[in-house]
Amino acid sequence: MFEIQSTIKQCDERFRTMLMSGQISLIYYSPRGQEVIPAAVVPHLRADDHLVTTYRGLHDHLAKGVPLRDLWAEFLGRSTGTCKGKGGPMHITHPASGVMVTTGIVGAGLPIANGLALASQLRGTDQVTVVSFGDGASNIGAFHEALNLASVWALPVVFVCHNNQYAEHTPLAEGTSVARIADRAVSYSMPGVTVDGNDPIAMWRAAGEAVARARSGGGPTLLEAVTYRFWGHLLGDAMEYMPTEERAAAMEADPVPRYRAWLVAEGHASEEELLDIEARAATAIDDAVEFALASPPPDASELFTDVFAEVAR
Ligand SMILES: Cc1ncc(C[n+]2csc(CCOP(=O)(O)OP(=O)(O)O)c2C)c(N)n1
Repeated sequence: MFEIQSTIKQCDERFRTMLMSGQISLIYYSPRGQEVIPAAVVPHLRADDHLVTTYRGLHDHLAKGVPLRDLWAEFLGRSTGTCKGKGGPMHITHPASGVMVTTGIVGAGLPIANGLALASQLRGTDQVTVVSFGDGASNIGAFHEALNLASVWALPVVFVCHNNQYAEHTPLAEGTSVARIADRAVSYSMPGVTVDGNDPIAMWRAAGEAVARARSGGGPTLLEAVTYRFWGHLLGDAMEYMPTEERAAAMEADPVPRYRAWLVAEGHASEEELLDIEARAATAIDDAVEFALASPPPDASELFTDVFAEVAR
């Protein structure tokens, strides 16, 4: 779990540094502060399990194993990327690692996850689908429709709400009628669990139960991971709507160094082992950045390829 967290944290830092210095140019939604969630969920998944995520999904992409080179190349719009550079950061899709789609439409991932889960159910595989979304997405109609149908059909899906306290510039309480998103599960007759999304152990346990339930035919779970978004909605956002003290306190309680210190204090890992993990991640990121920067953009001849698929009859 620490390796995943460290890779996400370092990758995010690299994106922000390169963007701020003008080395690269793209729209970037930082998942910094939310590393623990996918680092605790994804270890319960197999490579052939499915994941659907959002524009803020860098942490999910990395946790589910999208190769760093392909990921960086797609973020930078290069032909060597996961979608040949034609999708960009909002549309990272890499079925080989189980990342089936990344969507910029708030709440759109939930019905898509149902579709993937239904396919697994009809085929009789025991694949599980996890879908990540924000607290804001839980106010979208598609959230409610998806939870209802997933419950009626007992779909093998885990709905993971990354409750980072803000929907774009709107604080949770100003746009959401419930204090606990997980309470909404009651309406759809499925377990609803609220977890401290910055606590790797609690998060790992809750995710393990939800994934096991889905895999064994027990149906869906709504898992709410309470966390905090360290940066604005997107990089460059002035963040005036985030109280300075609130943000400072959240950053002070940064879950990644906290988990790191705990691992050493409890004797689960030595300082040397953790430094080694961090160095390996840094080297892999260096390599991916170099690869992406050296890759060409897609050729104009690619403009009309991969647009339509042959419809299965
Ligand atoms: C259907 C739809 N409505 C509005 C938007 C504009 N929009 C983009 S992100 C966002 C906020 C979503 O917040 P949340 O679901 O909490 O996710 P977070 O960004 O916090 O990860 C909004 C309103 C959109 N992309 N799609």
